[in-house]
Amino acid sequence: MSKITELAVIVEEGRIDDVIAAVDAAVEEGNAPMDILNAGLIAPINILGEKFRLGEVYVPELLISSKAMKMGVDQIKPLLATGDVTTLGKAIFCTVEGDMHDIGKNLVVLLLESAGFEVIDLGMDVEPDDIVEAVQENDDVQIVGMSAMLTTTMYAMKETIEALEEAGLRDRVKVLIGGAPVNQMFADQIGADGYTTNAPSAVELCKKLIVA
Ligand code: B12
Repeated sequence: MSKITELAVIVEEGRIDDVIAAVDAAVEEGNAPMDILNAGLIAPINILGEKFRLGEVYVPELLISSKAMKMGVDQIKPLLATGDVTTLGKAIFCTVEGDMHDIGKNLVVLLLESAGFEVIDLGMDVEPDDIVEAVQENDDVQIVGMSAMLTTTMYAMKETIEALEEAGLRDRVKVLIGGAPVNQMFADQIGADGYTTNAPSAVELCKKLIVA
């Protein structure tokens, strides 16, 4: 079994004591950090997601595997950095109000930072007014990225865009959305500037949006 596959099994089984060593072993085996991230850390969470949907695993298992994944991501993070000193652009990211899912958002932030963006991460369960305030306080911010994983919380993205409009800030930033329940049609409906399905394409889109 390759070290990446071993890592994926460890994350899926939530073996937090073994994660760091497994990431190191995958690095020593000569795997690219991005492959370790995608196949060793993200893939097992997606597998668990499907098992959760089918009722084969429950919230506690998800939580422990999420923690294992986060530990692995922290370990691989320094190896993903490009070392660029110039900043490509500045973004504010968060998971919207009422939503506690931050794995996907954290991955987007991680890859944006690795690509050379400066990101202010407001965390999860962030109210529209707090996003507006953060844009007001940072007049060099070009992008606002919002993540939602629940069909009940995705409408907070619309509320945030409206709050930005009311504050007279909508034209100052590009708004990017993502997360499982949203799609391009929803992005168009709420007047977002962009939508993508994964972290690498989010980086590409951010690069495009800031020159647009
Ligand atoms: C892990 C998980 C949890 C963990 C979250 C831990 C954490 N810190 O994030 C915990 C256990 C806390 C949890 C709780 C709940 N969850 Co949950 N959870 C999941 C699960 C299994 C995986 C989500 C995940 O992390 N995926 C992996 C990441 C890498 O993928 P991602 O988030 O989609 O992100 C990628 C893209 O979407 C994109 N992206 C993400 N954000 C952004 C933002 C921008 C700007 C861009 C451009 C791109 C982008 O890039 C990311 C990286 O490639 C999903 C099932 C699934 N298959 O999605 C259910 C799921 C989202 N959960 C669900 C539910 C119902 C709940 C609970 C209500 C369960 C409960 N009864 O308590 C609670 C809600 C808590 C709350 N208020 O938020 C449902 C939602 C159903 C719905 N239609 O609304 C799902 C779909 C499971 C299901 N099939 O029923 N959950």
